[in-house]
Amino acid sequence: MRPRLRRTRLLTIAFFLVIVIGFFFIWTRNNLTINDHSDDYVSLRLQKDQKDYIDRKGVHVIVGRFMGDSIDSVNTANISKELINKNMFDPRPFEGKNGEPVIIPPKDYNQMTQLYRINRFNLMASDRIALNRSLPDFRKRKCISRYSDLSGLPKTSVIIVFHNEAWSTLLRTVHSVINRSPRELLQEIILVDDDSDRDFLREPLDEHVKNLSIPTRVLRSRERLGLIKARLLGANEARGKVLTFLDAHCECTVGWLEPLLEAIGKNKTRVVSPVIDIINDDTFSYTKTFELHWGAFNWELHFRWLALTRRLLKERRDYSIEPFGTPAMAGGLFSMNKDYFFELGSYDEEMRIWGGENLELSFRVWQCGGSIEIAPCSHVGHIFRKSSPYTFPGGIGEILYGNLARVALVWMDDWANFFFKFNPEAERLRDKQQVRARLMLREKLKCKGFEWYLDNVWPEHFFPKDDRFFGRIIHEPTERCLMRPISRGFYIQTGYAVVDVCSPRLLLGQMFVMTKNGIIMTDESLCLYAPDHETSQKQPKVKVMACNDMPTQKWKYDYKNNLLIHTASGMCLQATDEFDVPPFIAPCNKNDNQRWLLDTVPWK
Ligand code: UD2
Ligand code: MN
Repeated sequence: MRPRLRRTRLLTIAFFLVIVIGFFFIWTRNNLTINDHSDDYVSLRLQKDQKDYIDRKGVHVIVGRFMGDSIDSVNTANISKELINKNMFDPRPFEGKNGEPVIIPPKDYNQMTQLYRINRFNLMASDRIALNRSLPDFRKRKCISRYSDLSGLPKTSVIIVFHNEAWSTLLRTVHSVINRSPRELLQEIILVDDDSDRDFLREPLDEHVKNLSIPTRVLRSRERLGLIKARLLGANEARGKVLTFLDAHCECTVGWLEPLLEAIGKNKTRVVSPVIDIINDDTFSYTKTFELHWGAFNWELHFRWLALTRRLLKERRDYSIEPFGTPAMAGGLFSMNKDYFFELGSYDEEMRIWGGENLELSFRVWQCGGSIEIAPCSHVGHIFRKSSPYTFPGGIGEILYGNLARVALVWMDDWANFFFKFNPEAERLRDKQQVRARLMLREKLKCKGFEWYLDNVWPEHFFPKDDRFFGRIIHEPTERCLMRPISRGFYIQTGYAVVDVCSPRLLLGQMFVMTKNGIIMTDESLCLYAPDHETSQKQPKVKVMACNDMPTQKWKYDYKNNLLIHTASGMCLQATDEFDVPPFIAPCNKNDNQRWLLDTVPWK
């Protein structure tokens, strides 16, 4: 063979090898980001080209998820103490600049996977990004002039609590606060170390904060407080007029602080959160998220992001950059007047470690006369993880459901019983909760009831009420139950409704609410939907999809003939006795297969 030809051949082979290795690398990395839990409430994934975590029902779910029991001890077992204790911060020029993703070369892949387990994010990627990396300005243009006048704005203390946070993420949070906040609005930064055991979080941290241009203190607790009590420790020491809380793995963007302080300066009972953007837990790329989402919660009191309703969008047409009220806050990032924080009962100190405090504060603020708001001009990024790296002494279930039981017992009136009825884990912990002091606080502050909250703060809610049907929708001839699609271990994307065996134990997936207006809703803000005209199908299948208040989601129950009539098409809900056929709508014909019973289930 002539040498020239041989060289081309070798080159071709090398070229293909590189491609194959490249593909293998991408494939394994993608697998890494898919989460490793099978629990129903953990199955989140960042889909290709998607800017948000979407669960299998199409609902945006970013925080407040259930995380499975101390998988920690299992997963970090084979990581050496030395590795955990080592600070490997090693910034490379321009890595992650402007919020771009960090790509780790394949040769480092093994170590990257190992390090990932320590914090449940790509520590190696984080360690390559500078503490003062650049980020785009995500604000609408109008925001800039809206908040150009800083005179008279109150000063804030920024409080960051952490437990075994990575050096690079913790300090990138701190530096982003310093770099992107007007100096005159920052009183101080308070770091609260919640019993971390990493060496680099002791003297090296104390040394590092000495040189910062904003007075920064590290408060330390030598017993594990949990984030609620750790925040209280910080709040008690704060000197600013406003308290601003941040998680320890955030990045603030330019102009983030002004809208929060401006709102509180006008009225101290406003509690304001930024829009929480997404720092990818794998690549550390920064992605702007939806400005038009608000925070709420599902029937199990797990926090959810939901799209703003049409009512609100209409109301806001002329005020698009002004902060707007939200039923609940995510919990980690918000500003609140310090006096108001304490007048209102700060936090429930009986709440442990993690979870529920965001709903407790949200209900308390709203029901006792204040407001929880989101400022669309304020953007802060946060690393959303798919599982938690911390230990949960006593078990995550015990902690989270104990906290949620307290929220329900103190603030939710009749709806507490609804919560306990369908959440045996919380019910089990119900009697262990001493809530007298919090009930007295509610009394003292003369707070309104939960019904007022639902009616006024979240009229689009999908909870039962006395003027709504709540229960099962039973297909008469087969005695099977209408269900929303719930995966049995797998991701269901069709969204088709299901008709399945009625569970002898009350099952949330088989419960529906029907409002006076004929909207059939279920948990997660999902509604029963059928198209009004479908050219391709004479008997279009019925879906369960995000509620949108459109006529295609309205139904009428005909009590005489037990029909469920779809208003927009005039057709009837029908099912067959085959299991795999979703219910559909067909011309009403009084056929038995169109007969449904509304089986009321008591919920209080
Ligand atoms: C969300 C909130 C979080 C908190 C939580 C419910 C956002 C972005 N995050 O979960 O702030 O409201 O819901 O409780 O809204 N930490 C401690 N001690 C502990 C455990 C945690 O100091 O025992 C720190 C931790 O280092 C972090 C912060 O508390 O800085 C929040 O913890 P997380 O990041 O695990 O919570 P996240 O974002 O999943
Ligand atoms: Mn967090």
